[in-house]
Amino acid sequence: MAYHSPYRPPPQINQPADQGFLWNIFQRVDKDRSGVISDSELQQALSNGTWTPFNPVTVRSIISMFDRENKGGVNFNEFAGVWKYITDWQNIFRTYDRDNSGFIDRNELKQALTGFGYRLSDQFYGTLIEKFDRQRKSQVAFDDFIQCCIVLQRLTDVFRQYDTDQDGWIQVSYEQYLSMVFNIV
Ligand SMILES: [Ca+2]
Ligand SMILES: [Ca+2]
Repeated sequence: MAYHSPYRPPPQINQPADQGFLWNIFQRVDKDRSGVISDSELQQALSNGTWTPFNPVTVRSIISMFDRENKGGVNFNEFAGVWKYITDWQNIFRTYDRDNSGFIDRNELKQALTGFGYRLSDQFYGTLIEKFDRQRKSQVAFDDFIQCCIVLQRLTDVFRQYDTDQDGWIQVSYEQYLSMVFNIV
């Protein structure tokens, strides 16, 4: 087994293409005009391409990635990062949704994750689909695809801290195992 750093978007937007454009979006999403976009405001603004609400767990993951002061939302500056992050994921999703079905099936997921540097067995792709397919279609929508990639990356990061020789195997004690899990949950 070999793995490399999967795709990781830059933490900060370098040169906002058009501040005015972003500001308009920010104001529309910030429904209560608090100057901060909350989980529910972002969730309402996002579409997963189906008629179901955007995965709240994915929304929370994204907000917490950019919310530097732990205020439960993102201000305008942080929103620029959120916007770029989601746009990047949209491009990736479209790239790997080869049949344009609006869903990532098992084969497409395999191509995507292989492209990010993961080396996983066919059986494990079945496990991933089962875990992240919220709509029970044997494939994953946009929001669940992001969530799948975020979780996989977090778990891989923790594993790698212990896999110092990078051979894909680790030996951990009970307490080390608990520490690993506490890093994630
Ligand atoms: Ca708000
Ligand atoms: Ca597809």
